[in-house]
Amino acid sequence: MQIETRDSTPYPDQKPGTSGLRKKVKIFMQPNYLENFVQSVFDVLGDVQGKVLVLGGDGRYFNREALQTIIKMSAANGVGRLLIGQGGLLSTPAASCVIRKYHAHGGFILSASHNPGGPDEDFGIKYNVTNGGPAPESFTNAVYARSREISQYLITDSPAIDLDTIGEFSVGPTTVQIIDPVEDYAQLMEHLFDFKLISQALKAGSITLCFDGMHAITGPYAKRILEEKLGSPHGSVINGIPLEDFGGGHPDPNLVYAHELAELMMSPGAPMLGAASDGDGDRNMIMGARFFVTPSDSVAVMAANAHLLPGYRAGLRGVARSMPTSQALDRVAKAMGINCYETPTGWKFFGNLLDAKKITLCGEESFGTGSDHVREKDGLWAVLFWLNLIAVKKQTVAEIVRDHWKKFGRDYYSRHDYEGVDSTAAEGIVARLNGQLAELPGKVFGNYTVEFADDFRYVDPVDGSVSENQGIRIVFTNGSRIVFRLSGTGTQGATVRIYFERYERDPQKHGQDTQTVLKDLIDLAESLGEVRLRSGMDKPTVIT
Ligand code: VG1
Ligand code: CO
Repeated sequence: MQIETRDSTPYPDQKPGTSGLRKKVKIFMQPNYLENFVQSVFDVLGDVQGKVLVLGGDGRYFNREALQTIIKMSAANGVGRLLIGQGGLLSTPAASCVIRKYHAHGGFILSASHNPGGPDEDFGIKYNVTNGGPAPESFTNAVYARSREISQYLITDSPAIDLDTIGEFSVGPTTVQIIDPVEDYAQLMEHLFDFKLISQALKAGSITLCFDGMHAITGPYAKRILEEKLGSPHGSVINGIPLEDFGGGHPDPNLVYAHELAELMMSPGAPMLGAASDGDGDRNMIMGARFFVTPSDSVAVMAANAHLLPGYRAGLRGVARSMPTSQALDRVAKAMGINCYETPTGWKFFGNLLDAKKITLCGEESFGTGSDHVREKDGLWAVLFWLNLIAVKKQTVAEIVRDHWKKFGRDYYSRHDYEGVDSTAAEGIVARLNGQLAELPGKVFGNYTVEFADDFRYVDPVDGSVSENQGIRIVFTNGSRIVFRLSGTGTQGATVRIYFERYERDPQKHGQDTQTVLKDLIDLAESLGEVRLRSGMDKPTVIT
């Protein structure tokens, strides 16, 4: 085997976004594009001689090809051992689990998450660090800086590895170990939840379930854990085979894209629990029969009930949510006398809080929830959490959530996404909003008086690092909020996200339609941000 040093020239656009570098497959397939990014990561990592790295992806188009390149580059850079999920597969939370369990130095996760896959769609790559979580901004900024000046990369001339056979191979100095992608993760789940209780309920039929794998990575995990280990009847997992293009679908678990599941759950014969996960298995959607649980409510309900489950009996150290996520979690934290931290969007910001043992549970409005068991959000974990909760409380999903609202009040919440907006128009929207921030406080709009308005700035309570420009918030004296942000995961034009929240304490008023309740705020957002006007779109692309 020879190690080759190949010359290359920088690409200007390799700045990682909210969650790694995401681009169209065609961009990734340009000569040396992937190689430049991977070598930039190695250059920032420094000495990796003898160290262990984890590799895997969500199985989308280009996954296998990219893995073979990364294997050869890892060997050329002197990595000691590579742990790779069989078939090149590892869900994002499973990769985090494997990094932690085997004390790996870190790992590459190949995924563009919920973005569609295929030759004309998206690909992505992300580096996770020793704690199993996404690299912090200091690291991704350094990788970006390196990618701007890279002039060569290292690669071996070795043949492709058989990714499908469990076992060990050698590539120069590197041992390549193909591992079962599911087993380590499944064992961790067994440790956190009461599998015996859940299994009894599933086998007796007192809990019924449908899990939609959306032809993405979670299918094999869900089949092994829900059907094989817990005994949910065969067929409980639908769309369970990972496909390179996700069957042509959009592997984003929400009411729009997981419509097969949503229709089933709204039908008279709906099972008790309906759930779906995204491309790389870190997101979750939870539904009861004819009932949708917003992700913001889901994490709040979890926090309020965690002590009922084996892995969380000791109680919660604290909780955290991303800034645009509703304040339902804050209310639970307050009642429990624990801290609730508010972080920028993206899982990387939870890592320090989890490592410093300041929090046990955290979540985002974008269908992401997780805990200190790994350092990623975790879709199947959330489903098992709810299953365990239903089994312990012997209540339906709707009853659990309605009881929660009675106790804490309800945060009516919705997110409106405008996708594919012209970048200049999006900048104009942000500039217009920024221009109004100073004069907004004290202004009265109907029932709403602005308490404060700012561009969210986060100071990490653990290491003091500062992240600026994390979204514009307009907060009203009654606790309602409007938040505007630009997405950091899109690959085409800009995506403008507007988040709306209104709190209602009175249980008599908990049965209303969300969009109707939020109408005043939605209209106000348009007059402040002119998103419809400036984007030329008459309505949002997706409402969740
Ligand atoms: C989106 C979500 C954010 C999430 C991120 C990665 O980012 O809003 O909450 O952490 O995706 O999730 P943005 O910048 O597009 O709003 V995933 O499942 O795509 O890794
Ligand atoms: Co994801």
